[in-house]
Amino acid sequence: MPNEMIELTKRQAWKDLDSHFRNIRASSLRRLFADDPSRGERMAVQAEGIYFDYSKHLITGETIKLLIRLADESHIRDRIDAMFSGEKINVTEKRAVLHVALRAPKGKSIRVDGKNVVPEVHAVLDKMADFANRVRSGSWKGYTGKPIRNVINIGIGGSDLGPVMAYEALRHYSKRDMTFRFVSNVDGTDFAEATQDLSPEETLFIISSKTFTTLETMTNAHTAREWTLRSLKQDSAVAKHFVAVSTNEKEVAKFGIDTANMFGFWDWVGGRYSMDSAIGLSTMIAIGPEHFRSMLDGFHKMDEHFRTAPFERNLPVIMGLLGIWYNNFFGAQTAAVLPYEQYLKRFPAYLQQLTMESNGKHVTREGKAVDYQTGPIYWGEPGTNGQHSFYQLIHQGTKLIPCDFIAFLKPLNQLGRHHDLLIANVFAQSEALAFGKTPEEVKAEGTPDWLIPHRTFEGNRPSTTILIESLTPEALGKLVALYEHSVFTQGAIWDIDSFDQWGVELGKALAVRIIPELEKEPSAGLQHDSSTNTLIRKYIGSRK
Ligand code: G6Q
Repeated sequence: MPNEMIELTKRQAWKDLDSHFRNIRASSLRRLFADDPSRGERMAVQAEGIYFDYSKHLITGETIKLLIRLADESHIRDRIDAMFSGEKINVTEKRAVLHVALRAPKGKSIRVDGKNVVPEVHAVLDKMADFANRVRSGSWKGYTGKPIRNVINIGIGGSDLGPVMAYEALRHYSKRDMTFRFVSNVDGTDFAEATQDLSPEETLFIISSKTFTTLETMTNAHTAREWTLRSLKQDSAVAKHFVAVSTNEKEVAKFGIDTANMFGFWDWVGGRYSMDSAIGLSTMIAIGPEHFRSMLDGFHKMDEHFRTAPFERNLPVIMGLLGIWYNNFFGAQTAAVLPYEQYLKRFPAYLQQLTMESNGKHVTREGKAVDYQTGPIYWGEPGTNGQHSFYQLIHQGTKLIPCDFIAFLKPLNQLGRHHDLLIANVFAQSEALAFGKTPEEVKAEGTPDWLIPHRTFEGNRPSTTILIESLTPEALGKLVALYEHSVFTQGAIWDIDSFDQWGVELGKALAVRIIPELEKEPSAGLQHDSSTNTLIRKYIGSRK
């Protein structure tokens, strides 16, 4: 941590941004575009196959200059180098943060405590590839000799959201004669529905848990074992129908999974940064090792871009800085992610964890309360569906919501006019949000006076448009890494630990006290508050 780090709101660039904000607020996107006819081409970056148009933001060239100065004054370059060189930048857990090592090519060297971790990463990838090929080809047989047709990933949080998102995103490339499902919730319905039409003889469970102690995952894993053994009878069937992805060999063995069928990762991989580790085993079985490696290649290309590109052309840095601009100066409370691509339907949910678990923090790395806003609320839905529901508020509500529109030039399913219509919609939305419709324009359409205010759109609502050639595994890797590093940039500016999750740990501990009170009649009186005591009694009473 550089010693000379000045508190965020005392940095000169912050103060300059604060006064600059007052000028910008008085401006409008209509005026900014009219004053600079080449704005739409100038305020865009093409890098790593991504066209990133940020011209429809409430900014000028000066804003970008000041934001980059803020990045410099926040020592972002040093922070990036610290992450890539394996320094323990997760200060509260005293851990390195090296998801970038998961996609480093063979031959690179990244050291943690003096040891190069890249060879271990590739050893696990090779083991995964061998296993994935055996399952895909049918040479891995279930206990009764039948090939595996169904794969169920059991995990939660970082051990679920990445695998689900990646499977859905890359479904086009998946093995269509196999079924992939994901069970995460401790609500028994999740397991029941995922398995009700499957045969245990043909089903493989991947128990994905970094710690192998998470309540939800272990409960579902035990239920899966009972479900399997109810049909297959013999304990030895477990070895053929269960594999584990974990860092905890002892617990995996205790569960009865052969540790030869355990795929490891390391404490320097955070849960929400783990979809490209062995946690991605279900993805690899679905799309095959080659596609998986090309996804890793995409991640790595974005890593290198982030590490080396000057900030004014650095996609994650620009994206992160624009987020700071709205969050901290305009007071925006949320950010919307709107992929115009059905395969990315779980991408907003995935990003919610990545962004909000990483940057939802209230103290600096040194433990001091922040006096500025940190991470915004992320949310979204794929277009065009969102247009017929919540876009109303984005267009005409009282809240400023910066949007990321994500679209692909070439569709994976070419069906008549569908893609032209889809893309026309995404372009029309960002245009309408930016420029709105004036009362004069509404009147000129023949609207009666009383209706004009209702049909007027203020405009000035900012968005980024991200255009990518097509949704390939490599493109997905780049897109995810773009957001990962944008989150990093923001966390570094806010001076928070983006890599711990004490709020999640609390959730893991809380229920433990109540479980025994529900399962057996509490001998002593309940010791909670009067609301919680009553709720518990009601639940117990309902069973009598
Ligand atoms: C992610 C969090 C959290 C975690 C889950 C599952 O960054 O740490 O979402 O991934 O709680 O944990 P396990 O993988 O240990 O079961």
